[in-house]
Amino acid sequence: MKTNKAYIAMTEKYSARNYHPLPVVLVRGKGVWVWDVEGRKYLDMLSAYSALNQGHCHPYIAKAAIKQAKRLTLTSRAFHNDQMGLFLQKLCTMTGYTKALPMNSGAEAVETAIKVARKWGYLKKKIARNRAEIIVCKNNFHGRTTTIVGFSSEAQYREGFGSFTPGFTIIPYNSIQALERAITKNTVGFLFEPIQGEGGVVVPDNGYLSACAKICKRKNVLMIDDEIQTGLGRTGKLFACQYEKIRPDIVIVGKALSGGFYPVSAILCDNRIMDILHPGDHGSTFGGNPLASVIGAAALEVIKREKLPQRALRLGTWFMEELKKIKSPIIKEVRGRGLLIGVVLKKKARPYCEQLMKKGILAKETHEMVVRFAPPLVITKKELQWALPRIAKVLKDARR
Ligand code: IF1
Repeated sequence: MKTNKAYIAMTEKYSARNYHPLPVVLVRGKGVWVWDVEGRKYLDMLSAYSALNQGHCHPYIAKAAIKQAKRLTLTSRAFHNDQMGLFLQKLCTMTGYTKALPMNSGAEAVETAIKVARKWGYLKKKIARNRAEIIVCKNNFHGRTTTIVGFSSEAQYREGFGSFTPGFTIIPYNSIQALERAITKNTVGFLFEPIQGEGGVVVPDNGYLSACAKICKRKNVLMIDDEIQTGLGRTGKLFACQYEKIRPDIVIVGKALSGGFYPVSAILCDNRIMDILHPGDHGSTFGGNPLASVIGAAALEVIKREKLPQRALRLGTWFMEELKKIKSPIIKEVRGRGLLIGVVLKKKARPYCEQLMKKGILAKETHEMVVRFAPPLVITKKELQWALPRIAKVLKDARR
């Protein structure tokens, strides 16, 4: 049996060094638990950055995936298949939008939203050719394509990858005035995260999103809500934007849309926007394939049947209050919504994540100083109670 170290050496020999993973080699997952190659068991509190809201290898999704994998996996969109319509019907019914365009990765869905917003601007808002502008927020994270990193405020995500796509304006997050001031006659969209995940689990002030919605409506600017990380129950609602009862013009989903089985993403909007696309305007080889569609439909069914948003709200609210009771000189703030929680430290978070790993908890730092806790939404209170004293011990032991 190979050791963790042997697997890591092999991986590092052949792989690009584009990540700095914790030194653990996972081999099996079930629910909230994962095991490494040496048999150690861990509580997964990252959920693959919220792609595993349903937990590892959810049996209902696995069964559906295996059955479809033996039947028909891919047709391309050159032909119809019997599963895509069923999946998109379920997705639209659950989310209250009339149209969905299925893609694969989150970044691809963000790129799709950018293209749809621009084309809508040219056709409906009569913006001058190639002058469309989209407003984004500082500390955003929307993916890793060249266009998307071009409007990132994180130097490392941009360094060495220029030149970038024009037509993006960066404004401070959580500032209504900044949005008002940045809108021009060429603005077609405002692309935002309802909670900034990679930005350090930053929750905007109450009223921020509804004020932005009012400004966008008044100025005929599309509100484009990136719910790839915050969506599908993670923050205690189906979408995080529902904390302010707004209905964005375009919603982008991914990650848990497949329950971690397969890259499945989509944009959601109504006919008045989606109908600007005509055959041949946009597409992808795997987008909407029958296997992805069956997995997506099963993943949505689990969210509904197991009431995952309600679980996240109940357990996340309790868990956050328990985390706030931890007395530690290095904890600056505990923030988040539902089961998307960030513990902001006064020191770099990585060493604490390494200590947590030694106690059987896998968590990941974000924005250097924040330990993100985002377990699968199927977690039980008992499992959270198992984790709490271990988290407290690591965060209290401020000798590090
Ligand atoms: C990495 C974190 C980073 C996302 C939001 C779009 C995408 C993501 C709000 C793109 C993806 C992942 C990507 C992964 C680490 C993780 C991440 F925020 F979740 F922690 F990087 F910021 N919108 N987030 O969170 O979706 O193309 O990856 O399917 O790139 O390191 P994708």
